[in-house]
Amino acid sequence: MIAPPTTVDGFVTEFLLNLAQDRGVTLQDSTVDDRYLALVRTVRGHLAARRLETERAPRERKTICYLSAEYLLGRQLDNSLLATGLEDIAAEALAACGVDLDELRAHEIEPGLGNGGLGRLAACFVDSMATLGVSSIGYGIRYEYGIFRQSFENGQQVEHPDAWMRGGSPWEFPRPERARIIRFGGAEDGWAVRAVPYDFVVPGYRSGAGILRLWSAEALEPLDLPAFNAGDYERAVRAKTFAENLSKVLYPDDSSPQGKELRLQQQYFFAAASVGDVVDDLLAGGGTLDDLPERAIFQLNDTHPVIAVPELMRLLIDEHDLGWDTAWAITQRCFAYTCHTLLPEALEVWPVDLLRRLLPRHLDIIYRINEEFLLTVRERLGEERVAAMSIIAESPVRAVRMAHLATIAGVKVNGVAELHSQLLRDAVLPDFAEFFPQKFTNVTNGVTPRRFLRLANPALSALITEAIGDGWVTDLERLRELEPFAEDAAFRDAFAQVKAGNKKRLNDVLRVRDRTEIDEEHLLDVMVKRLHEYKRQLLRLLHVVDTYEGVVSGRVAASALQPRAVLFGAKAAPGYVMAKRIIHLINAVAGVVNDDARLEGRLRVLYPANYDVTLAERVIPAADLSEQISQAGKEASGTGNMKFALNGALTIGTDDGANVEIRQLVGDENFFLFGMTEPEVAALAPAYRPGESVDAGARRALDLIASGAFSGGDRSVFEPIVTNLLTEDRYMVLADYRAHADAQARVDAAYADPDAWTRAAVLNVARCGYFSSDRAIRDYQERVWG
Ligand code: 9GP
Repeated sequence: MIAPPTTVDGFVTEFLLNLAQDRGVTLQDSTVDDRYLALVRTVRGHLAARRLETERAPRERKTICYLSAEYLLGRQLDNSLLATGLEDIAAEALAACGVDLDELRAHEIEPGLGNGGLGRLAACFVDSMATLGVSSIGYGIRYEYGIFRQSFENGQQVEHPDAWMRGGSPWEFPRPERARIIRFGGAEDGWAVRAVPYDFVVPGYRSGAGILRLWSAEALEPLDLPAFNAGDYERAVRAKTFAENLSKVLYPDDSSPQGKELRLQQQYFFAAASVGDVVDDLLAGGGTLDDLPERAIFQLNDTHPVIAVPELMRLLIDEHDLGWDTAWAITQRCFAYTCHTLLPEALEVWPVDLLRRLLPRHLDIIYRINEEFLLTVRERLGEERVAAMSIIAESPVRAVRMAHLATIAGVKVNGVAELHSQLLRDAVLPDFAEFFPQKFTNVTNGVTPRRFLRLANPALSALITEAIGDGWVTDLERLRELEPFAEDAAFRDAFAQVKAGNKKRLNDVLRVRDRTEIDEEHLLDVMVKRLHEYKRQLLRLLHVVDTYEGVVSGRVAASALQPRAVLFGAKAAPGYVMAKRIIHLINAVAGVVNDDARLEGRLRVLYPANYDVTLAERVIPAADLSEQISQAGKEASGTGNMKFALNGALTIGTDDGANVEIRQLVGDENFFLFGMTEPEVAALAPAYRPGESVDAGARRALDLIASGAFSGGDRSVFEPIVTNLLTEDRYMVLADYRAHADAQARVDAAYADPDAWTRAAVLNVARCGYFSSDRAIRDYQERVWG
């Protein structure tokens, strides 16, 4: 394969050829859609060449098979141009054709095949593995509809299907020749679907490539012809509809699994297809099953793909005639498990009845794995530990604990930040940590510097490169070399100008997308992440309301406020009623606060709908302040926190997740720490009575909300939020209120000295190189994959 030419003329030729051959139009007659698709086709040719080159190069023996139900990819065009080094050539070539590259960029629909941090992490990891030249393949589901599109009607969230493939899915390569049959049910009531893979090439930065293989479900027979001929059109396509439902839509829930049958079907569908794919590849390449652990490791991204464990056992025993012990010896060396949560309710548990119906053979295998495991538990730790460590929970219904299965089968189990890994050992899986002490390890998350600094923040990237060269793009620790520049007044000035410019770039988007804008002089205070009570958007909002109340009641002069724009971005799981109420309240507060002239425009609340990766890439570089205010011990890591710090926002945060490591690296003086620590939370929990000693500021905010001030006088609308805080307050918003408000006051004081603020922002950038996903992947290589 000869790589396509990488000259401007060559690019023009390819582009025009693709327009003609692929779209059947000339440049003059083409639509934006035609031009976008022809451009993708042109760039994709380079990706394919890169992929083939990578495949031909001598390979490491072991391939990392990343199993993840989610990949929150974001737009592909810019990243592909950057990775292939075609940025300038493409821009020149298109300009020569009179085509506006920005218009084509804006035309791209991002594949939102993930809910939030977990899916975005998977996308960062495949990027880093490709860039580092790690032999790797990501496996997942090609959802026809990704995470829902959010709009607001009367301030309330409305969900719309995300038809990301409506213009086709031009980046992928269908691989029908690798399709596999996936069977469900037992001998008598069995049914099957076809899993068809579609490959996305994941280009490494300037070299290397990986594959992201996403499985799509199809019926074995697309049409029941006799039924059709008999005029029963519904029955004629029933099997097709049923099969396609499997990969139809991403479950829009993070942190609280739904326990729905279709979800388990999805999980088995992609896990079985992926495991089968890897085993077939091994055998086709002349390997034997004994070689499997040396040639592949399946990294389980949370519990979603854990059904792959009994599936590999089934494959080895039933289809390849290995004995149980041999199969188990192989299987136990082929998996590693990453846990991404601390919320007990987020650890998946599947009812035995459901498994018996859907995957009876797998249930038998799980029982036997459990039986043998519990024998050793009895022997070493005694009978009294058996119930807690069993894979099978007995109540409220008999169910399979997927985290236990993953821990027993995995060579390693890791958490995603130091604090999380420690709590995983001490609080979530303590018996297992005692039983398998050598299995537990930590790999702190990271984010790709290509997308979240180099592409998202071109001006800062240029400034950094001017100062220290461009080595940081693949070696982010080199940002350390920026530290001396924090003392350089001219550099600080340039840095502040970059931030100001990024606020303008954000406004360019907000004006079109949301018909709103921020005041570029305001401190931009940002809280973007999924809407969940543990993340505590309410804590931020109560302080906004308290500030507002201060001005309208006359206690505080508007002129005394540090002008701020508080920007929220968050989707709530459609069935999460309280989260949706909180969204409503944020919008209601925004409506009132933004319209009240008494504030003299010094406090604004913005809530652009449908926060996604594309918007994140504009918001993060513009932010001054990053809100990371979860209850300590609840956020496993966070990755937004890393992106903000790398882009020069200062963090206001609790000692939670990766905040702890960010603060240690950037220094206490460059971070606004507040709130209870995890041990303090644990100590307070049993006796916590939120309504008994409410801080005066929080009380004013709650009273104002309860009065109907944000609901046209109707006191009932937000009453459940107020009552919940005063009586339950599961995540201790009220207990941390004063500490948070005081920290916000420290933020105001610090921002009043812009130069000192900028110095701290530069130091945040310089000291956060650790949070590259390249480093995280190296840690996996060292600590997990061997
Ligand atoms: O909630 C965690 C988040 O803290 C973490 O950064 C992310 C990636 O590790 O995973 C999230 N977990 C989930 O979405 C579900 O376990």
